Amino acid sequence: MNGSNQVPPAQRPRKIIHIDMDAFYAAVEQRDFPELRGKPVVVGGAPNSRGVVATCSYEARAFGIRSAMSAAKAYRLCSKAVFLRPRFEVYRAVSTDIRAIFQDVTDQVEAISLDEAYLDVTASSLFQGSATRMAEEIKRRIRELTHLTASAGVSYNKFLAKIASDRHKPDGLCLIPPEQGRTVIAELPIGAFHGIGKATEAKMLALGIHCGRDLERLPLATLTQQFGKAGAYYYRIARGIDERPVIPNRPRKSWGAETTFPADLSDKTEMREHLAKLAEGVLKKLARHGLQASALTVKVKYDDFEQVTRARTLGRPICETRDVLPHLAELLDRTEAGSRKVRLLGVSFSILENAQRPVTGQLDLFTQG
Ligand code: TTP
Ligand code: MG
Repeated sequence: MNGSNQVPPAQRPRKIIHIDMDAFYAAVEQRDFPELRGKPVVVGGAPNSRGVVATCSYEARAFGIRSAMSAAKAYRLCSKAVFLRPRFEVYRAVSTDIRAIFQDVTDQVEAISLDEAYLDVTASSLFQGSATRMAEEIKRRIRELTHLTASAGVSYNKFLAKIASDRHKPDGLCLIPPEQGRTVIAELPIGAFHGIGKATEAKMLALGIHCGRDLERLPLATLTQQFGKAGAYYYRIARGIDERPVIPNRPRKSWGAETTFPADLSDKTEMREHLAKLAEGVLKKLARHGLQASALTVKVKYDDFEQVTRARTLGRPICETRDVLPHLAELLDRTEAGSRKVRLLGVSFSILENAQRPVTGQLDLFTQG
């Protein structure tokens, strides 16, 4: 691959990118409701409920509000904050979009949550193999497609890549090269170690371990004696060693969408239109992921909540909505929709195996600009 590199692949440091969206749910709300921009926004439970804060905008963080805090406490800290219920379907849609961007860079993607993923780009030759430039490009594409910002961390293992993505939030990009790894860890407060929760932090502080440097001083035997199996992990992490691989998520076998209607439907033409719209949305997503559909399922939930599905295998890969319209109508006809009222309709497509996006398609993205 890279002829000037003298180090055999097995010993060459890996290149790991960690991407994490900034104030994810809150940022989506501020994007969709411009009047919320610049304001403290709290997404989660209602302030007068027993609910908790899922997340909050950076403006709300200035008041000390944090994830997992009770909504009531958040209200006490900032009564003028805007409290919103989460809109998961919107966050999921953004998540699908950013994952498509990751897949354009590499298939070595491990999504950790809706807003966070690790990418192993060691084998990628994009930008002459510069992981930092790949991270810049991912951030740029996320902003362009979703109008949201992400922070990126680049390093030689997952632990440090995650530390790096946190360093310059929001909209940050931080590289921790191999020669700096140990210093960064030495200075890291023990509470900032991912994988060290509140209880372990308290125990470490009681043992006089305040930062990575203190941790590094302890022999392996002491650490395993105090922390069991985790002790060996801490021992290695303190030395900048984290060999956990990026484990690509298993490809999804099917993709779908569904809608519950505000009022039950009885008109079949209207149902067909809804199915077509749902199918179009899913097919667009499949196209973005370079996937092709091999089978189609229609789901109908009647007004009494009874639910049926009808499926058919397609003779050939289908990409266009108009190609599936007759199938949607036929599958709908095989239900009692119309004679019974319908409260929910859904469409899903099974994915044709081995229908990968061609490699040139991946590179196109990066040769445009
Ligand atoms: P995070 O990435 O931890 O937080 P964030 O994106 O809101 O803020 P930042 O990364 O800039 O610090 O979590 C991602 C989303 O997951 C978050 O927007 C809401 C949700 N979440 C919860 O619902 N409960 C929680 O306790 C946490 C930490 C997150
Ligand atoms: Mg985040």
